[in-house]
Amino acid sequence: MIDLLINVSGVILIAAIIWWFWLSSVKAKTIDNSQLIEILVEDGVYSPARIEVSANQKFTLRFLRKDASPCAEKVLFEGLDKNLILPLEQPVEIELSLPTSGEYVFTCEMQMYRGSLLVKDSD
Ligand SMILES: [Cu+2]
Repeated sequence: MIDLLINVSGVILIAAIIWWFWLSSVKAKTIDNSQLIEILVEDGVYSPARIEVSANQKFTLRFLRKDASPCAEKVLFEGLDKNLILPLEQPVEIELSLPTSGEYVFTCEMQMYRGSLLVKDSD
C-alpha cells in the first residue's frame, strides 16, 4: 500500500514537472501591431516565454523583474551577443529586429529562466 502511494505521488510529481517546464511554456505570444511586449520575470519563468515575430520586424521587449533572487538579474540572448541587467521592479527595454528566421533563446545566467523568440519569414 505504501509502495503504491509512493508510486502515485511520483507520477504526480513527474506530471507536475513536465507541465511546469514544457506545457507552461508552449503558449506563444505573437507580436502584431503593438510591437512592444512586456515580459514578467517571476517565479522562475519568463511570461510570456515564447514570442513570435516576423523577420525584420522591429519590436521591443520590456522586461520587468519581480524576482529578487540574483539568478534573475541577467538576461543573455544566445547568438545575438546582447545581454541585459534587470534591476528589481524597474522595466528595462531592448529593441530588436532579427533578419533571419529561426529560434533565438534568451536565458538568465544559470539558464533557469528560459525564453525564446520565434522568428518567422515575413514573405
Ligand atoms: Cu538564473
